[in-house]
Order: sequence, then C-alpha cells, then structure tokens
Amino acid sequence: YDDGYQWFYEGMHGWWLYDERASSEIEERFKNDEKTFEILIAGFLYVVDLERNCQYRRNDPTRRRRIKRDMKTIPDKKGIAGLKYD
Ligand code: V3L
Repeated sequence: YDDGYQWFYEGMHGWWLYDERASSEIEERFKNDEKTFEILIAGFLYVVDLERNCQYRRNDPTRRRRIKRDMKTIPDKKGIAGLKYD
C-alpha cells in the first residue's frame, strides 16, 4: 500500500524517513486517530505525539524531534533511519 505519503523525523538540515516497521506502525495509529503512543526504535521506547508532531525518548522527554507526514518526494530527505542516501 502506497499513497505517496511517508513519515519523517527531523535531522540536521533535513528529514529522515522512519524505517519501514516504525513507519507502518505510525501510519496505522494515525489512521486510527490515536494521538500519542509509544514505539520501539533501536531498542528505545519513544513517545510519538501526533498532536504536537514530535517524538522523544520516553526516559528523556527533553530531546524532542519534530516529525511529519509528507510526500516521499520531498527534496530535503536525508535517508532512512540514519542510513544516508549517497
Ligand atoms: N529512527 C531511527 N533513529 C532515531 C530515531 C528514529 N525515529 N529517532 C532518533 N534516532 P534522540 P543528523 C538520528 C536516533 O532524538 O546528521 C539520525 O537517524 C538519532 O539518529 O536524542 O543530525 C542519524 O542517525 C540519534 O542518533 O533520541 O541529521 C543521527 O541522528 C539517537 O537516536 C544524525 O542525524 C538519539 O536521538
């Protein structure tokens, strides 16, 4: 299933795609109108807040990143989950 939209989290000077598992989990909860929930990212529990459009580690809410749902064709896309495009 692909409607051209993807989930992104903020990096330096651009946006990273979430990995496929996290991305489909967020999309599913987004479609279920869930506002805040937890997902596991690289062994850490993160809170995803779709009202404030941000994510943060559950045990460190001070380091907060913006997130967004946007077209997969955005120009300032860095890579997937920390893996850079060349
Ligand atoms: N998916 C994968 N890794 C993540 C995610 C996520 N949703 N959220 C945080 N991390 P924090 P530049 C990012 C990683 O927010 O050069 C990028 O993926 C995060 O990785 O304090 O600044 C890059 O790998 C960071 O390493 O919880 O654009 C890296 O930053 C670590 O978790 C550098 O990207 C702590 O993030």
